[in-house]
Amino acid sequence: MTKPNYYITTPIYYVNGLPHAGSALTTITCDVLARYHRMIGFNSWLLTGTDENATKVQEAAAKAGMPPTSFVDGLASEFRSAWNSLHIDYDDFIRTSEPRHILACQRFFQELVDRGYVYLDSYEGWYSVSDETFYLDDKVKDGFAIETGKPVIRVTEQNYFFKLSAFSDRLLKYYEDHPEFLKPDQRKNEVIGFIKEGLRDMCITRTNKGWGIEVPGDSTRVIYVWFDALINYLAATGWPDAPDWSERWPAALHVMGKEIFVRFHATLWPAMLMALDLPLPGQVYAHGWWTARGLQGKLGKSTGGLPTPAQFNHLLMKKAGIDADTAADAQRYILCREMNFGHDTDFTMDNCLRRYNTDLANDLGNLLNRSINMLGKFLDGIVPGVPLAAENTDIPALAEVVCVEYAAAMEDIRPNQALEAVWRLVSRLNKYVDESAPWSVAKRRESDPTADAVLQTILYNCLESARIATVLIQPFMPHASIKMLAQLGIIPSDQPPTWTDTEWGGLQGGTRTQPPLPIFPRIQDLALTEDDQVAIGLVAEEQKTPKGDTKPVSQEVTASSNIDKGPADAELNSTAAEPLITIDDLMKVQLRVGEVLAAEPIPGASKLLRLTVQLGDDDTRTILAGIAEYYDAETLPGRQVIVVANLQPRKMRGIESQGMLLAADIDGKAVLLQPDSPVAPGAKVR
Ligand code: ME8
Repeated sequence: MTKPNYYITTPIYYVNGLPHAGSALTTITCDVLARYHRMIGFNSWLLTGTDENATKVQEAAAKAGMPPTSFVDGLASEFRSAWNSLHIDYDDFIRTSEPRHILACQRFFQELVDRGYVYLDSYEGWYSVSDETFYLDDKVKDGFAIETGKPVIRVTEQNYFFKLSAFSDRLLKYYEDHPEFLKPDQRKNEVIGFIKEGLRDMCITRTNKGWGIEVPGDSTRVIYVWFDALINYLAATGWPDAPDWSERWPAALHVMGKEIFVRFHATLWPAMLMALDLPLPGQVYAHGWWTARGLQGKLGKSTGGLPTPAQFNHLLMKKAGIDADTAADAQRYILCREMNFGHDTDFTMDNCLRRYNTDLANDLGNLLNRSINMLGKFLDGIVPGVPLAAENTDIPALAEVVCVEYAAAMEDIRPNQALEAVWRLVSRLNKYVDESAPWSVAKRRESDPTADAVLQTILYNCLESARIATVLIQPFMPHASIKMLAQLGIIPSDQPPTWTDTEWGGLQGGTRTQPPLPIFPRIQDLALTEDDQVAIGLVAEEQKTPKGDTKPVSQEVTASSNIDKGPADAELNSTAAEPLITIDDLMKVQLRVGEVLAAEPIPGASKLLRLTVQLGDDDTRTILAGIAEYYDAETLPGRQVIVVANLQPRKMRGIESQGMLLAADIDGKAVLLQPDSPVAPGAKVR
């Protein structure tokens, strides 16, 4: 039986700088999803590549004093080797300077002309080279694009336009008929809002300044880089001339950061495909950004703050004493587990290293190590047969539930939650070992004839759960999971595991385990020295402070920021040392339990949610909270919260906020406080 196709794409990255933890996150996520789909029986095909025809790439080459072609060749190979070093198993790597891409672009353009979707007109407006985006007058203030804060230049050019405005209704209908097309849901609303504001025809060429793909039949102009770039997804299938291009197209999934979702991937690209009567991709998904506490916008090539994959790997190798392959797997795990998919997430190296120690060295390492060691000590290192239910436990059922949760999270592109599910199993098992104390059961064996079966059951449960966890983490850590399976005595196969391997009972009795050498040794010293910070590019060599005056990285970022986070965020993030207060002062603050009745975003205020909170039978408040980046509005109704009930009302965005919610500040992320168990709304907090 032929397997169904799963064609997944990353964005193609601009070659104006090296890859970093942002581009790595998207690429790793796509690789994880491709591997997961292979595991569940799909014929996965992963495409990545480089976007080379941009003005900013031409400018970067000029700045480096290099001819653009050798500049892009060098960086394209940097991207390839970065992805290879991160175990990205891409099936194709497309460069937009390749003949196959140029041919596809020119044919696409010509077909649009032939179908009457292109016309020549004069363009007068703004262009941001940094964003590679055209902006209208009302989207620009004082020489900067309002949306991104990037500089713009005035452009007056005769250009070709694509009749994008003709597609508004068709696009809206398509989104309605295909609820899975745009994900996550909150971003779909942004797209609908963008189209309803009024789609205008789009300028799709620029004056030819010696770089870019020439417009067919008009060498004075080149194709606008975004119009060219999107076509890569189709060009890589062999469109238009390869006889089998339609076996691969349409792609199942395009993944990208949210900044290139609304305007380009969710609007322009589907309209372009509709114009040529080509099928649309199955889904377009936008993840949030790595951000820094106190800084607005995404971290990236121009802001710094994100290590390259090589820098990240070297730090892990040095700190944990592991080899490059293990470090690469650890980096894959850490990025996927740290990112709160669908939302923005602060990136700090301290968090990444802590994550390594808690999840990999402690939780996972402990489970494997203890289980195999105990098997060696008590049962000569030989796995017992699938035990009779001598010891009735929740473990096999939990393993099954975890597999279901993991699969649901992967289908919904929440890799962090898929990993959370696996770690529930891992943590439960570590607790189970403590509770069932196999070492005491082993001692009882001489006097108690039932003890042997109990011991065998406990150890089987541990080893079998470790095996299932290892299978589930294979898409994330393909190299380390082979090592872990080998320690469990499972001969590495050249075929990756399949979903059947997640079924309980796969570990065969009689299997001989191997010595459990720690795969992820603990990092003894988590502190980042100044040399470490230089090594990961967070501090430039020349910015090193005199000895003894080193600041942690996360503070470094905050200190360098002068961006006002707005009143709600400032309240949530305040960590300044306050003078001590008396009990009388404390009694002035009235804290009450509230229940969220409704929650909704506030148009134009990306950080605020407007909540309706019940504080008792006759006390319902409107409260504005700066938590939109951390909570989806639809998940809040029904949730209990702690409210400062006697705070003077204040107006934000024209709405009066009648109280404040208490939240913990976890590295800049707000985590709402709630009672341990449900209580009547209005109850006093003492
Ligand atoms: O936009 N957090 O290329 P690009 C998370 N060539 N992801 C990030 C990130 C961050 N701080 N910074 C970058 C382009 N990314 C175009 C794409 S596709 C037809 C053309 C990731 O080099 C994220 O996936 O600017 C984002 O969309 C992409 O890098 C932008 O890469």
